[in-house]
Amino acid sequence: MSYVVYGDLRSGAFSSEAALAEAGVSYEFHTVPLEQNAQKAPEFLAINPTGKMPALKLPGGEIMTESAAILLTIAERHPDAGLLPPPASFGRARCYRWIAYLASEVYPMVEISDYPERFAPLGEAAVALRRKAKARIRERLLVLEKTIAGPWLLETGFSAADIYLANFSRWRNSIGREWLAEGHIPKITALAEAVSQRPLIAPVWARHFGRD
Ligand SMILES: N[C@@H](CCC(=O)N[C@@H](CS)C(=O)NCC(=O)O)C(=O)O
Repeated sequence: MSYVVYGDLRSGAFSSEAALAEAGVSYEFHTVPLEQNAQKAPEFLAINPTGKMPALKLPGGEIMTESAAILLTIAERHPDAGLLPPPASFGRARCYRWIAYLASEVYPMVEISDYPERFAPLGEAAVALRRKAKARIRERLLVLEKTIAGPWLLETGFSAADIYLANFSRWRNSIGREWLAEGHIPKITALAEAVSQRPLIAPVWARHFGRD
């Protein structure tokens, strides 16, 4: 049995899929349409009770969830792919640091930006909350912008953290299209472009984000 990624195009499932592609392992992609709210359907809740994507079925049939944990699991199972700096190195520690930062400081703000009505009454309150969430996402991306060594996040080279960050950078509606067009995060934009051009990831990127 090969891996199975559960998710939708343009979603956080990109990072799981891109990591598998970079590792050169076979996998299937099982589409869970966000537009139809299929992540909340009983069939998907049986796979991930949090009702969120991605989920990953491992070749042994076990289910993994949480995008950061999925990335680290793939990296650890396929060490030759070089998705993480060497064990116990400071590069590895920094990689963990920024993956954890994206998962804990940025991803939850994306949910607030995308679904403010889950956190505030519909109407003005939800609109104001969405505005605040977008501002927090930008502020937190700017922290990363300042730390990027270039072309990759870590000075040790390409890692799973680049895949993860590139995924976030594509969520223009969550971040704010106008702000992105103003060019505040040129290093992150260049990093995402570099991720999109990695030979094993390029076809995955094209399926998820096309020429966007
Ligand atoms: N903590 C989760 C968050 C995943 C998440 O929020 N995924 C989004 C798609 S990018 C989702 O499933 N949203 C649908 C929803 O919240 O109903 C992770 O890191 O995997």
